[in-house]
Amino acid sequence: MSSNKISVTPEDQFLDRRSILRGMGMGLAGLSTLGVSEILQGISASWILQDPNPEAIQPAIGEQFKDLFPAKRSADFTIAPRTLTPEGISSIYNNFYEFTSVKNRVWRMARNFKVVPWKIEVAGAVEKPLTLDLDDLMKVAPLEERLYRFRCVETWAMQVPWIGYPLNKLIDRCKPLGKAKYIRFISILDEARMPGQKDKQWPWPYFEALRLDEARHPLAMAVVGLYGHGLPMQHGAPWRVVVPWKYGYKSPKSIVRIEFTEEKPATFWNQALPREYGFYSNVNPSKPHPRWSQAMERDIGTGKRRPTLLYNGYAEQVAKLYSGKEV
Ligand SMILES: Nc1nc2c(c(=O)[nH]1)N[C@H]1C(S)=C(S)[C@@H](COP(=O)(O)O)O[C@H]1N2
Ligand SMILES: [Mo]
Repeated sequence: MSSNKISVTPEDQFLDRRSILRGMGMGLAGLSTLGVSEILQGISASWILQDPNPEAIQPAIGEQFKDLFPAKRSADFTIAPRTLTPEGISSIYNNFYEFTSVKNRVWRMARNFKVVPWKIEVAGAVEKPLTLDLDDLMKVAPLEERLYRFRCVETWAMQVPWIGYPLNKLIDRCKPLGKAKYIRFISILDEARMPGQKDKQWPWPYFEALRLDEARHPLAMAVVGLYGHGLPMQHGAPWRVVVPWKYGYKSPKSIVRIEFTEEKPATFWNQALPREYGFYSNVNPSKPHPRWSQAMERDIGTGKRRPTLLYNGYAEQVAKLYSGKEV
C-alpha cells in the first residue's frame, strides 16, 4: 500500500538494505559475496532470514487459550504446487499502518502490545446489539488450520497456515436482520500505543467492509492464529479477517467493532485513494493498478516471480459471487 505523497513503489519497502546485512550477520563484508543489485532488490533476503525470531512470533494473547493450539489442519485447502512461506519471513514483513508503513519494523513496534482484555461490539442491522469478549471470539466455532494463498495489492504474495473458523459462524452468532446487505469491520483506534495513527494523512481507525454474501462465503475466514499458535500482534491479534481471493487490504486486523448495514460502507483505502483502491478489490491479473501491473507477483518466501491468478486461484469457488460488473 502506498500513496503518491510518500512516493514508494510497490516493492520499495521489502527488507531494507541494513536489515538484510544484519540478517546475514556480516555487515558490510557481505557486500562482496552478494550482487549489490540483488541486495537492493531484496530478492535474496528470503533464504537468509528463514529462521523465525522467537521475539517476533509471540502470541499477543500470551499463554491464554494455549490449549486451543495447534488446530487440526483441514484437508480441503491446498496451495500446491506452492509451499508455505517460512514464518521467519511472514512475521517480519507486514502491512499494519497503525504502527508504521515500514514492513520490517512492524513486528518490533507491535510486540509488546497488550490485547487482553479485548472485545468486539456488534451493531447495526442485527436482532440485538451484542458484545463478544475474547473467550467468545476464540470459541465461536472449533478452530481449524487452513493453508491459503495471500496476495497484497503491492504485488507480493505468500502462503500461510491460518488458524480460525469460517467468518460465517461469527455472522450467524450476530443474527443479522434480513435487510443487512453488507458487513463493516473497524480496527482498533489507539494513538497512544499505535504511532502510525499520528499520521493524519490516513482516516483512522482502519475500516473495511464486504458484501454479506462475500463474507458468508465458506472461504472467508475469522482468524485468531497462524503457524500453530495464536496471532502475534503484527498479524492483527487477537481477531482479524482473511479473505484470500481479494487483495490483502480487504483482510482487516485487530477488529473492535462489526456493523451490519443496508448501504455499501466506505472503506479505508478507497476513501484515502479512490483512484487506486476500489471496494471489491478481487485479485485480477488483467486489471492493473493505476501505477503498476498486476500480471505478476513475487513470492516473499522464495523471491520468485510468477503469474498472478484470477481471484488469487480461487475462481472456481468464488466467481459465482460476481456478475462481472463489480469493480
Ligand atoms: N487494521 C489494519 N489491517 C490491515 C492493514 C493495516 O494497515 N491495518 N494492512 C492490510 C494489508 S495492505 C495487508 S497486505 C495485510 C497484511 O497482513 P499480514 O501482515 O498479516 O501479512 O493486512 C491488511 N490489514
Ligand atoms: Mo496489502
